[in-house]
Amino acid sequence: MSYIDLRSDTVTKPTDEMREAMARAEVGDDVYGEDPTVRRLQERAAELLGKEAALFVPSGTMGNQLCVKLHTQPGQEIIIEERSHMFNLEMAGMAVISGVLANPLRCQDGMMDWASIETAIRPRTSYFAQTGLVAVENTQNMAGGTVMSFERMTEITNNAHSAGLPVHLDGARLFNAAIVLKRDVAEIAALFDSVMFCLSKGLGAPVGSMIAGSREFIDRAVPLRRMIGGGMRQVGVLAAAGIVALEKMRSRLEEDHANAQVLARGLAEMRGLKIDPERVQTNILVFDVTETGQTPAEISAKLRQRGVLANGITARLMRMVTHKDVTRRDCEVALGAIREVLA
Ligand code: TLP
Repeated sequence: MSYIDLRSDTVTKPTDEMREAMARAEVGDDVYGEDPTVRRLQERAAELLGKEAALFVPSGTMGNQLCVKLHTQPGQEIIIEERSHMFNLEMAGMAVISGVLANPLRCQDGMMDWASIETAIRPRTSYFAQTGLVAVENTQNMAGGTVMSFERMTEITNNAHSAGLPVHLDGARLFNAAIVLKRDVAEIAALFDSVMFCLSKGLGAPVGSMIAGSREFIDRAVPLRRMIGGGMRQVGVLAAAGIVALEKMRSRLEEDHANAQVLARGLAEMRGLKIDPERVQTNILVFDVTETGQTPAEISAKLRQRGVLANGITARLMRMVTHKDVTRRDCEVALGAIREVLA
């Protein structure tokens, strides 16, 4: 059975062009810094983001966690939104790898603002773990792919920098955010000390993420990546797909946003589902199913029988994500299946 897979944009399969580029890729040992395709990808990513340097890492999780480690000292704290990926979905990596605690803030639409961050900064006494980093997620996945405005990001980063705090951007879906903000990714990246973005989500590459920052920052990231097992050898075969993702796949993300709107408007009309299409800004929809009288797990199981995959993210909320392997027609078919399941 072929499924309409709305579980995530991580499920995207590499395009034919990516597979061809992978087959042809010129490779070398990247632990020796000798893989020309990896170098090309890293240079291109740094150029696009307007940063001095970038580094290819196996996953977004590794990219985020490397950045935490590089910005903090053990015993410090990170100010972060409560629903963020780095806090909830990275296996407490910040505690294990960096020895830091999260100081999570619950904010409207998953978007922190400077006023709440400022009150969370610890006073410099010997009672409190000292604040070492602010981490922003844009788009904010579990809040429904919401986009933090450019003004808000500017306010946070300017003030954090004045307070002597670095700011990291989990930009797993940075290119989706940039489309909505109508900003160049370099304008966004310029605000942050480090940025992570994923090649393997909406951009469709099979594996990999990038971190970007100053040359000094990336030079320190290389041995740390090796330490946690992320030093890869002839990895140009993966970087080749990453280059295609960066060059060819950015412009089509808008289509995913339009398809998410189709889903959102359809879901909003169904009794028992709570979703405001106006708040769906990118390719992620998060909606409350409580009033259907069914749990996300029940709905998910029934949808699977009808060829549609979507998961619950809490006891009340379900998530759907559009991507290049889901067409507008697929979205309409999925809406039909949901209607049946709720009937
Ligand atoms: N997100 C995945 C799951 O882990 C939840 C998904 O299906 O959306 N930051 C953000 C904002 C992410 O959404 C993700 C992955 C990551 C980091 C981690 O990337 P990977 O999976 O490459 O480690």
